[in-house]
Amino acid sequence: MKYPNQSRRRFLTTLGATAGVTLAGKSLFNIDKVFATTPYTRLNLAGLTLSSPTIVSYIAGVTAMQALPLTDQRSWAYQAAIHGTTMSGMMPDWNTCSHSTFELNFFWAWHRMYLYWFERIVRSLSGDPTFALPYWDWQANPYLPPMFQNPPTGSPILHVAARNASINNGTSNVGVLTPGVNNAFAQPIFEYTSVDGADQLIQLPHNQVHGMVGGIMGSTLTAAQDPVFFVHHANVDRLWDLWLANNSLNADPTSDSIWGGTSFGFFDENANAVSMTPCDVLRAAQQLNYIYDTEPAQVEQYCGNTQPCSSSYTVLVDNCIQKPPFYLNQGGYYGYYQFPISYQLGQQIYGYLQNPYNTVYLSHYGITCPTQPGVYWDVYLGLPVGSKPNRESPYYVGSYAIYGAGIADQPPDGDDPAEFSVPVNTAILAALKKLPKGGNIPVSFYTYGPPRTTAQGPAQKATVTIQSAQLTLQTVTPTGRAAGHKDEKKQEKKVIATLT
Ligand SMILES: [Cu+2]
Repeated sequence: MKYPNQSRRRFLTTLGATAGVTLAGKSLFNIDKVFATTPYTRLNLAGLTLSSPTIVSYIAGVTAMQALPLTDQRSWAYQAAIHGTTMSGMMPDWNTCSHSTFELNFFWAWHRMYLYWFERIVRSLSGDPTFALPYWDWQANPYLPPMFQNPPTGSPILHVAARNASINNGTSNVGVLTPGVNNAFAQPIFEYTSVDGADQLIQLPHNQVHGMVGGIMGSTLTAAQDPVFFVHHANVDRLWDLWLANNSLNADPTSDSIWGGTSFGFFDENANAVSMTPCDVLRAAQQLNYIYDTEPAQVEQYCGNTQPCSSSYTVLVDNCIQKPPFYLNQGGYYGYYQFPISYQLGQQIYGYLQNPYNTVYLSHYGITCPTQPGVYWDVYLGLPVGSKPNRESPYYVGSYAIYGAGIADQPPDGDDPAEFSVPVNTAILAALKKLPKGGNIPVSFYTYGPPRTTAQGPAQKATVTIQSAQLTLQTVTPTGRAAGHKDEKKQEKKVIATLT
């Protein structure tokens, strides 16, 4: 696949320019100040109401930020533009979010930094020294949290009229997200290799929330103008902690000094420029002084650590889409392509999957779309052609939604095609059972999404094009190291990536 290298090259060029700015003028954050109150606790929105202190302070902070002029880096508009903007006249650190896929791998880390500094600004401007961002657990509560819905249920400050009407009035939700989270939790590899790492897999349910809330949340260039963005991403950030706690093999890429040492710029509550690297944000409680209300003890990762496992890859089927491109079309869509599996390959796959450390991934590449389609697709592998989709069936492998990468009107992330991978062990074993002599395995897609009003346009706003698909075997080899080795802590030092 050529796409990963293309993406990486473009990104490093951009990063080089940013790094020059951040290294010249930025100070590191003041660690003493961070520990003034210990620790800040990010609360589940499900337990909060419009009059809860956290919500009252969030509204006060957002109001204060919205009253500041764009020239103030703490202003609502400036902070949103750090994530993405359509405004001309680029300012330092605008458009720096990382929603591309492949080898970029800064999704969880960059958004943790971004939320951390945003939260400090809200804490300062709200006048509530105990403020911590709440989080929207959209797996348990897929409906928009009430305080963000239409007034008077919601606060006028937290409400954005341009979202999907049925999301804003609480009659439809953002859909099924747990299978996508589980796919990420089952992947011990953080970074993109030959298939998606956990840092990419978690983007699929995350993308779905963006697209289904709709309006400005559907584009990387405008999403952070919606106050719900920050409670959505607090949940994504919580899932980073939960992924680490899910399996002793799951670990941050602490031995990758480029990943750990790449510097990103932000602004603190006094509008001073600050910079951070992923090495600064591995341990939320210890380094950033916050926890989530119900999370287990955070797994402490240290830069310089040896990874608890390594991985290798074997391509099983190179061209699953035999007559590309494949289109995800408008409306209540159902479509499929089929790829052949020989008897011999089937037997090999049976053999591979005897090993619990082996996973077969189905990856789609070269995905492009003119604009946010506003829907998501359930993906099935092996579901017999013409039969009813059923998420309880062994053939359901997850859902796919697009945001940033691959969407032409969302540059710079959208300048590169998107890709997505899903693990398919259960589905492919069920499919092979039906093909004792080998044969064609169908991959099918079903459209879902919240209904729109006529003024908001058709149910699906754009056709998605997919250029290729691949079936790849991932083999994980444990190295016998635990994920949180404290003995290697002394090796941790700030490494600023040299990008040429
Ligand atoms: Cu996001």
